[in-house]
Formats: sequence, C-alpha cells, structure tokens
Amino acid sequence: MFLTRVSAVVEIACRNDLKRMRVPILGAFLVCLIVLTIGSCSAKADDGYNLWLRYRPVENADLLQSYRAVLSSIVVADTSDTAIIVEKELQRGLGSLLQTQIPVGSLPPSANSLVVGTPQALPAPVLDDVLQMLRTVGREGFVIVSKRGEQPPFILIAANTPIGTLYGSFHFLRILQEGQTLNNLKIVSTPRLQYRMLNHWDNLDGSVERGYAGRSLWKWDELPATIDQRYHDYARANASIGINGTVLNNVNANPELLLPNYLKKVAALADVFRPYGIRVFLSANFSSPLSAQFDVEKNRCGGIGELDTSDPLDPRVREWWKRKVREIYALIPDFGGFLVKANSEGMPGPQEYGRSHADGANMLAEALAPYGGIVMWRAFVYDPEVDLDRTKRAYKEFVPLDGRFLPNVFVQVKNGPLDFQPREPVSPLFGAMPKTPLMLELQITQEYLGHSTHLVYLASMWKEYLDFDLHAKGVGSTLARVVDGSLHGHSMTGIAGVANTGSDREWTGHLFAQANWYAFGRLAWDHTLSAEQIASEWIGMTFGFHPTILSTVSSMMLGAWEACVNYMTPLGLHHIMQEHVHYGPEPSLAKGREDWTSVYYHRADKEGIGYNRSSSGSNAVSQYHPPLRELFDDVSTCPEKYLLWFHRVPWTHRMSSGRTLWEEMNYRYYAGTQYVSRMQDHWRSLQPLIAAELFEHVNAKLKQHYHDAIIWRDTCLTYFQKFSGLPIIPLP
Ligand code: GCV
Repeated sequence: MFLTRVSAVVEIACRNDLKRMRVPILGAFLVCLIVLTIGSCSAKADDGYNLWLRYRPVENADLLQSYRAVLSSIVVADTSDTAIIVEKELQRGLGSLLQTQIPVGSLPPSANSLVVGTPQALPAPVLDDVLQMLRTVGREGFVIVSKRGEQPPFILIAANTPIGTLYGSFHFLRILQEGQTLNNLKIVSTPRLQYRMLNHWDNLDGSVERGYAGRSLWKWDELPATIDQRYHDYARANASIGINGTVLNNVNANPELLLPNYLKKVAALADVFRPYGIRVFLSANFSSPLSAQFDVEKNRCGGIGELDTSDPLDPRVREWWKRKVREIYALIPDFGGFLVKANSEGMPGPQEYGRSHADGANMLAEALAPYGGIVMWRAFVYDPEVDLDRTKRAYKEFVPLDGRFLPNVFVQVKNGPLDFQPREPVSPLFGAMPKTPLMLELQITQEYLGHSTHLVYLASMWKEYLDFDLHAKGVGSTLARVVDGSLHGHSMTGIAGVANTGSDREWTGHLFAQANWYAFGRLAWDHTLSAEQIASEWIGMTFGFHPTILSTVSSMMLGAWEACVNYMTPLGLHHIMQEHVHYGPEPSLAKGREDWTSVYYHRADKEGIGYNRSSSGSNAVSQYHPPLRELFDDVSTCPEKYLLWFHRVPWTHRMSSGRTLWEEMNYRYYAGTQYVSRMQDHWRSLQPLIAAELFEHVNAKLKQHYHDAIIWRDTCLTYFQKFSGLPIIPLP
C-alpha cells in the first residue's frame, strides 16, 4: 500500500506541474523520465506483495554449491493445468534461490534432475519403492525422496494427484529456504484435515465486514470479463500453505450472489482457482427462495426467488434449492457447497417457520449431495430466549440436534463460546456433539485483537485451543482430535479461518498479519506443528534466515498474543471493547441490547468483578465434562487465565502470585503494554537487517500499537478503579 501511494502521489504532482507550467516537450519528457525511474525503483522495492514466497537467494556459498550440484534440471511429468503451475513455480523458486535458471528436462531422468509427477505420469522404475508410500498419502499428500543411490541420481516429488505434487513442490522450496540438506530426503506428508477453508466476509459492494486490509479482492463489476492477476496470486499463496477451499462472500449473505449474472462471475473465479486445488463455496442466505419484495414487518428485503416462504419442509422451497444447485453445478462442476448463518444476528433461518437448524441444513444438504457438495451450518447463535447467559445458548440449541444432520453437513463452531475474544475457554459444544462432524471456525482477521494495527501472532492462541483437552472421551480428548475426526471416527473433517486479506498491496494491512494467514494454512495442514516452528518458517521466508532476525522476531511474535490479552482483557475478562468497531476499550458501555454491553460481562462493582458462571451462578461450567466442570467451578482450582470468565471475585482475592486480584490486574495491564514497548525496541534493533520500506511500515504500526495499548490499559484501569477504590500501581 505505502509504496504504491508514494509513486501515485509523485505522478499526480508531476502531472499537475506539467499542466500549470506548460513546459516545453523536452522538459515534459525529462519529468516523465524521472517519474518512470522512481516508479521502477519502487517496483523493485519490497512492498510486501510477495508474502512468504520471496525465494531469497541462498547466501551460504557451500550450501548454494551443494544445491546447484543436485538440481540440474526440472522434469514435471504431467500435462495438467496444475502441472504447468508446478513447473513455473519450481523454475521461479529455484531460479531465484539458486540465482541461476534451472532448465526443464524430460523423462527418463538425467543425473541430478528434480522429477515431479503422479503414478499415472511417471514410469514404474522411477517410482519404485515410493509407490508403497503413496498408498498412505491420499488425494492431497505427497512424498519427497532423494534417490541418491540410483543411477542416475535424482530427487523425486510424487503424489497421487497433480495438486499433491504442487503441495510437495512448495514444501520442497521451503526446505531449500530453510537450508536443509537434500541428500537423504524421505518426506511423507498428508493433510490432517480434509476441508481447509478461508471464509471471506466480503460484501458485493466491495466492502469487507471486519476487514482491515482495504477493499474486497473480488472485483464483481469487472468479472467475469476481467481476471485480475491478484486472483492467481491469491490462489498461489493459498496453495503454498495447503488451503483448498474459499467461501467468497460474507456469512451475512446477500442473496443476489445466487443470481445467474453473479454465478457467472463466481464461475470465473472458480476457473482461476481450480488448478491451484481450491474449490469455491458460497455463503447462502436462507431467504433466497423468497420474492424480492421488502418485508415491512421484518424490515428487510426478501430473496431472489418467487416464493412466499423459505420453509425448509415446503416442497416448493426444496425444489427451488435443487434447481439453484443444479444451475450452480452446471457452471462450476466442482462447487464446494454452502456456508450458512441462520437465525443469528438478524439473518433469516428455519426457526422462522418453527423448524430446526437440522431441518434447514438437511434441506440444503439434500440438494448438494448428488454433486458431492457440503453444508457448513454455523452454530453462532445466541437467542436471549434460550438462556440468560449468552455463552450457554449455542450449546443448548445445538446439542439436542446431534445425530440429526445428514452426512454431508458440518456444524461450524467458533473456537470459544462467545465471539473471538482475545481469550476464551474452548466452546463446550466441541465436547458434546460426537455424532456430528464439527468444523472449527477461527478468526484470522483481528476483529477483537487490534485490527491490522496490533502485532499479534495468532498461532499461539490457536495452539492453546487445539491443545485444550475437552475430556469428552477421557484424558486426551483435545479439540484437535475432535476436529481431525480421530476422537469420534469422523472422516469428514475441516477448519475455517475468517480471512484477513484485502486489496492492500501487502494483502493483510500489517506485514505481520501475513504470518497469521500463513500459520492458519500450516496448522490446517498439520495441527501438530508448533507455533514456534511456524513462526520461524514465516520469519525466514519473509525476512531471511539470519540468526539475529530469527531470534529477535520470534521473540517478538511468540509473546505478542499473551501481551494483547494482558493489556485488553486479562484474567478471563471479555467483551469490554468499543461498540460496533471492536477496536479500543469501552468497559463502561451499558446501553443497547444487554448481551452486547460491557457491563453485562464484567459486572464490576464495589465488591468485585467477573461473571459468575459457576454452579452458584449461570452454571455454564456444567456444559463441560468432568473433571473440567469441577476444575472451572471451584475458584481455587479454576485456571487464572479464565478466572473472571467463570467467577465473580472480590478485589482482595489472593492470586497464585501472592498479589491481590486488583494488584494482579494492574500487573497484567502494565506487563502487556511493557511487552509492546519492548517489541518496538527489538524491531528498532533490526533496522540494519531489514529492507527499509518493510522496516518503516512495521515501525509505524508498532508506534500506533503501543499508543493504543496504553489507551486500553489506562481506560480499563481507571474505569475499574472507580469500583475497587484502590490505587493504580504501575510496574516498578
Ligand atoms: C459476520 C460478530 C461480528 C460480526 C459477524 C458475526 C458472525 O458478531 O461482530 O461482524 O458477522 O460475529 O460471526 O456472524
């Protein structure tokens, strides 16, 4: 964003100057030359566009020499569209890493070639013992082996499908960037989850709900005629981390996207994404079959159909969806299916007709099933009629429906029971629907974690969730095992991340937010990877594998989430942010719908603070399995990170640190902001090693981050002090 803006300003300034001065043609020519020179310089500068796919030249001379020695040609033994992408990527990656063009060769492999292909395209002697390994990697996995003992020696990237070879090629390029030896490669990799999805909350008018990186990537007014290069680059970036599905539009869905002219645009995007292994899905508005008339009573427009109902049990409605689905598949043969937000935050749903979520989901599932499509039915519901405590509502509505969904339905559940707060316990729903495949919904965009201004590395948070033991089937019933299907034996498995991408030049609004997109994809592929390992991959591929950069940047990233929790909502506090924008603090918010206010959640008064969800309060603890239920229920055993989530505690409550609750809150708020100040110091220390534009971009973000973290700290402590009546205690 930043560089494009600078060169645009220079250009406009020059154009204006030319007009005013009416300079002779030669003068104009000279000015243009300067503009062009600046323009081309800025094109060369690192503007963040290339994400983690920079392929920085290998600097270590011995390593470079050893790589060049075993990589003398590229042989891609396949002719599919994906294979063309594979070949291009390997040429581009190896060319840049090894600073020499690696020629494309052909079969049989010559000495030191890099051979890539599927069993259908490769001769049996090339595959040899690899065939056995391929039996274990499924449709998308891959095998990478160095065949050093063969005559001639070569390296093989093999997979059962072309898309597997693309994943394998990206993996291979990462190995090179990490400086690993190529001598004894024997890598077998299979994704642990089947559906690895981005959910875009993009609207048809180009805005993005909770998006902080510019406008939507999808240029609906230009499609299908114009295919923006960014669509390819988006798909390439996703393929490099194994993402294989994208929901293009907001869950607050505009039914118009299902109109024929829009479906042609969707089909054009699907055509671009297909060779990268990415299937397109759409958010569907449940009222779509209704006629477009404005419904005065409900204060909203209807759908795009001609019916007077969208009752899922009405045969006309069922037929309407079947027709619509047929129409979609005629245009997009590998269409993935629908994501649905129903009876939530004003979105229509089956309950309007006295039907259940299962009735609604199954109607769509039935229409999609013949084509292999799926439904992702969201469990983000919080009807006040269901329970006084908002965090209990989804569980109460969905658990009775377990076992009533068709096999091609996921129930898609947010990680916590509330709404993507800086920290929540895991949603108890994950431990209570064994018969239903549950798709985990994470939020990559930082709605409640400082938008694209705060540097927060989310892999640390996601790992805490994935490792959370729900005890649904005894010890070891982690969220990861619920989601990967191993706990309850589901073969349909998936994860969704609400995307943080937009039209900004560097895609995500903050360079470090790229790390969250990257980490989401890597964890979706393999949730056993550690936050540290993923950070180190991303740092190295983004800034280079210089030891000082690696250690300094990872130390910044790895504590950033905990720091954010500390200066926003420490010790289990939640939902005390500004109304609507969800950026800064607003702990005093008391007006409006009760369960959208801050005071409903923190309940601070002279006596103490916190929401009593123990057995003496809302009893939300009862939604967890023993021994979690008892652990959370007892204030003396409840983990302090969830203390004020589950308990109302006096200001004088003694914490494990020996401090009182009030002192601990002060300590946490100050420690959080101090961390951000240290991140600034760390970053400044790297100035000589980081490209100037990237350095400045992050530096400016950190400055604002620190400023705004202090606002969080001071606003919250000053507000809570009104109740505690105790002095504010800065860190010594
Ligand atoms: C897309 C929160 C957000 C909304 C979002 C909603 C959801 O309430 O603030 O912007 O709507 O979650 O996940 O459906």
